[in-house]
Amino acid sequence: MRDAQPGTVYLKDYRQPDYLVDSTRLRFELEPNATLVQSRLKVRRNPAAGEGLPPLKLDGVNLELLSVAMDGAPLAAADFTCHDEGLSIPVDRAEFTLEICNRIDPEGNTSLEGLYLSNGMYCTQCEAEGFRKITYYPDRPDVLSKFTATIIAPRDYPILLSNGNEVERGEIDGDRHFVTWEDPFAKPAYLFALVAGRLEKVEDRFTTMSGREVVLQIFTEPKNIHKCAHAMASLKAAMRWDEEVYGREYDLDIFMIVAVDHFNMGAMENKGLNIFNSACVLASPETATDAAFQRIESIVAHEYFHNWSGNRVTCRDWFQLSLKEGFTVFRDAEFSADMNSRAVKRIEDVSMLRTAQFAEDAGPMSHPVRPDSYMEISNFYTLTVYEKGAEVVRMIHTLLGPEGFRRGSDLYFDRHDGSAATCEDFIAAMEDANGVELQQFRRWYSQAGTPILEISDDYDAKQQRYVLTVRQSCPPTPGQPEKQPFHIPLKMGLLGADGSALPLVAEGSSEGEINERVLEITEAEQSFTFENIAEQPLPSLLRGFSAPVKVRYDYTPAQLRLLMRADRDAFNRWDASQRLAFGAMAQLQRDFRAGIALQLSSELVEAYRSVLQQEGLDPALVAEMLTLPSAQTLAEEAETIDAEAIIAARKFAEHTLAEALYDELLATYRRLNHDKPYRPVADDIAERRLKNTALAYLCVTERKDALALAEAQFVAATNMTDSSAALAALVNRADDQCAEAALQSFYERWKEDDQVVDLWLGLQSSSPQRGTLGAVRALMLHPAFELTNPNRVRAVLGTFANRNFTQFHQPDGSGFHFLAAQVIALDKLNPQIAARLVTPLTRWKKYRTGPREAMHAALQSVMASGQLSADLYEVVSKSLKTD
Ligand code: 7MF
Ligand code: ZN
Repeated sequence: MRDAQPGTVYLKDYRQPDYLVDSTRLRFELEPNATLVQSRLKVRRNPAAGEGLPPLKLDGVNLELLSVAMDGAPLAAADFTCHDEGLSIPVDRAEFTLEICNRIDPEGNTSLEGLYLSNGMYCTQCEAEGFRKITYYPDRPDVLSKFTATIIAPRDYPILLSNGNEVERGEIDGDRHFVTWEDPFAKPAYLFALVAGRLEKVEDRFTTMSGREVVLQIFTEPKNIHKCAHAMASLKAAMRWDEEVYGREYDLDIFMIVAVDHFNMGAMENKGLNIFNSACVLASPETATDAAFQRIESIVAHEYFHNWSGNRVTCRDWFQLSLKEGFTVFRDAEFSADMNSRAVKRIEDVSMLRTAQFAEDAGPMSHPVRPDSYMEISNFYTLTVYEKGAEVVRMIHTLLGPEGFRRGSDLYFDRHDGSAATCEDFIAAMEDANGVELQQFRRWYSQAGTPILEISDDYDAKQQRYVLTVRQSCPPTPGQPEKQPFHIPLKMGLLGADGSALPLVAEGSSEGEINERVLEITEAEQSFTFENIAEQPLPSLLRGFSAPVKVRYDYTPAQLRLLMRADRDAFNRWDASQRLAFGAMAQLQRDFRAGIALQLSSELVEAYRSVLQQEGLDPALVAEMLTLPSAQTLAEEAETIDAEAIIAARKFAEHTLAEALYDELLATYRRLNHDKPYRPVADDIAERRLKNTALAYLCVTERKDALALAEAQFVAATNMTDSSAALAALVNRADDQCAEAALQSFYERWKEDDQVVDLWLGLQSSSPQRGTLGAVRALMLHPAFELTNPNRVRAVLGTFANRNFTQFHQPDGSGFHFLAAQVIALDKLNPQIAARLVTPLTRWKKYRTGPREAMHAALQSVMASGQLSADLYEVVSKSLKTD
């Protein structure tokens, strides 16, 4: 908590560090309420930072300072200044050793930043600015130092871990022991980690491409040790993939992963000692869904990939966060695409981007991929930095091709190995390795907002000439009223009336016959001419979502059905299904407001029927094509959000489709409801996905037969995917008693398993049935619920506010006020989680009158509740601003 309004940090104010830290020696004596931390830093004036000897500034928050000594001489309190955010120490020599001793309270630390306790296990989270909650230090990513850490603990904490290699262990007095770890790679403090507890491990080995043997270990609480196999297999696959695709091998002799129950985020890439949220590493077929298996595979890979994109080459300052995060998300997405279905992975990522990142880009916290200011950096671990940042890297990949991109990444890693780099360095390496110029492309890093492409076309049958005209624009965002044109790769092709790919010849081109091109859009308005086009073509635009933009083109329903059936780009086949559904839902929303009886477009019904009947399609793709755009997606696309109309339209469309396609859905369900032994592999996941999509539709009808299928599946299921899908179908649709009994038996069976209990909580919070808010309030009183456990908070409150559009948007505003009250309570315990949870309320300006005022009032009640954390203050104050 703070005393005054938090200040703003600007990118333009970046200065090199005044002092460098060549080595950092840490010594911890672990005690729940009084852990002693001693540090010994070899400090040196940074020759590049200028003349003279300015005072040494160290960051420190919530620390009890015990002593400071310079070159062995203790400093008196009058020799330096100590304030809320750190120390300032006068300096009279260019090189010195600084020794600091301080005390911290891990047990009292509910922020889960710095050193804290989770189920009796000590662990750390230092990114971005958590190390300053451990000891006084220049806590900034451009200060790289070689760390040695000694951990002293009672013997009932047998496992003591830190970064790098174990170099010494031994006993201290009768009942304590110690282990010393040395990390040979210089790193910033945010990559430091410490773990101590009563843990078990599974161990494996990996031989790198140069023949070195690496020990792989995963540590968990004993009760979870049987849930590590999938993470271990994923780790080995990721290590091999990074060698094959990027030529990067692992650099230490040991790689450790630890699973922790109380964790603010998914995981953390600390050098040689990744720390994971239990939910992102532990899985068994009986307890984890297919989605969880896939999430674990990609997060294990993500954290592993950071060893190069983040650790060997780190960030100069936190404005460069996307340098490591955008690049690493791109790397993990490509890895997952190679391990599973590429098209399905792309569809999942793009759906999320379009729904949540586009909404962020249009909201009060909108910022560029490289932000230029922040109050609290934790608030900038956003979908824009991660997901849009990954799209920006993907566009470079598209523009340069795989070989060109690899030349660029090789140069980037070679040039910047062992140092702290910028987004500019990344682009420069891509340019230099390929002899290209990406000047205009850089605007993707500095301009916020989602560009819009308005596309029109003209076919001249006599000349056999086709002209595509593209106009780009980008809406204003906070602090950026006007935008310059972006450099946009637009991948496209043309279809003939029978769905065949038409050959593309660009005006004046000497290339041979091709049927797909990447058009490079650089102007506000630009035309592209294609010659020798034998018939009126149908354009397939932005294939594979080649840029994070919105494409406006007036397709007719018949054209969309042709694309759905025949486009060679699987992503665009899905995208056509979404456009078709979107048009139908927009019509329903308008009719609802006009008081006209709702009627669903028969084009949509027949398109869905064709998809169900077409043979040889990937079942996962079929499932995606049969899934209507979510309420959240419809809300993002709307000029003004009319929650009531969206809910009514979606409910009506779902019911109509379920009734009209009942027989086809039932046939699909029956065909796929075989009992193969469970394997979390792409083909089987695809079949379960389609089967459970069909089941959910069937249950929408609330017919007895359909609900009986769900009940039977619930009873018979031997894996969590099928069991939870059946339970969800019952909870979302069935009468109270039947659902209640299933929920009870499920809880009794799984109450000892934290991951399943989270799933159980989330299922109930997401039910669109009336009375869910009451159920959510009751869940918060359930013995399984803890406000200090972010996974529980996300399962109950996060799910309710973000995934239960129907009940969260109750017209009386009860959902909004409920959320505001929880945010206020959480802010006192865990500001990062509070600031994230408040997000749905920050979009109040986009809502129709009624909900708008209710949301605004809820947000104001947060602001008026007293002293807010810097995290929550930044989000709430920026969202309340009316310009
Ligand atoms: C996959 O990025 C994609 C994103 C920071 C914490 C993990 O490795 C990380 C950490 C946040 C939000 C999302 C992710 C992470 C963090 C994440 C994890 C896996 N450096 Br905050
Ligand atoms: Zn990351």
